[in-house]
Amino acid sequence: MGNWSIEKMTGHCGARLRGVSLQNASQSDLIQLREALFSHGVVVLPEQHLSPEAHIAVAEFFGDIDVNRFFTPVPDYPMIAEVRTSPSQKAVIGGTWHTDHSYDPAPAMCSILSARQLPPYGGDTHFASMAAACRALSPGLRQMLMGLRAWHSDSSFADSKVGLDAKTEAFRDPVLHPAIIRHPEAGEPCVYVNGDFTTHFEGWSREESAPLLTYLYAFVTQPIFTARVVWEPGMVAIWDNRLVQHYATGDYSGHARLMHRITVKGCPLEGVTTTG
Ligand SMILES: O=C(O)CCC(=O)C(=O)O
Ligand SMILES: [Fe+2]
Repeated sequence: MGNWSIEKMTGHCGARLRGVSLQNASQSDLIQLREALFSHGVVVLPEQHLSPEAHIAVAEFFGDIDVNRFFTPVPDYPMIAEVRTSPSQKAVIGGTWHTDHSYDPAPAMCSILSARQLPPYGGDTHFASMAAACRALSPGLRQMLMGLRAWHSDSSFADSKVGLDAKTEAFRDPVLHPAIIRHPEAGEPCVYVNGDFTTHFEGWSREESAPLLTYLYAFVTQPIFTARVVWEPGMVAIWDNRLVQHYATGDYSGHARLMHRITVKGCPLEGVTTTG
């Protein structure tokens, strides 16, 4: 396992891993990395400068690659998505709180983001622990949410202002997920509704759902549940899309930013019948 060190970033999510090179990681390094991911929700690895080949190899350790149907691929690497901001762009990809692929029946388990070109300042990515948020809900509201499922839709890509390729044939039917899921690996209950893709609760109208969803989006993203990743050249961040939501800060207008992202296939999500 070498000379790993793991530093927690905040009380509820995030860990910085030092002393590990993803470019030539051993099987035991990768197993440890996966454990850290499930314990901390997001792991940050400085100074990786990953080649696209190594990026793909790390992703394949976690599972099959889940190619996003809306993102532009990196030239010659169809498995890798570009997360690009051009200097003239006003909005950025992922600039509101969300979790990747929740509009899919089996949402991506993790996303692996590799910094390629960073702006001179800003462009930080925030993460919020959905497990910590779930624990902090009142027993009454948690109990009610445990009995609900919510619809998730990719329709918000239709009016994308961030250069994503909204091909008509890419859109699929909405899907249902429990409002509180049990994390498939860590076993923890996690809130699973997000502002980009959740439209309404099953059996409720959109109007009825909106006040509770709005409340939940504000509740789960309170600063106490979050960690902020300040990118450094060559840095890689890996997050679990069931344990955390994330938010990309679009505060570097006039500058370019380019990240490479791979998403890894996940599984259908189960609800929670008891928090015990
Ligand atoms: O650019 C970032 O920091 C994150 C963007 C995002 O939401 C994603 O890559 O899934
Ligand atoms: Fe995202």
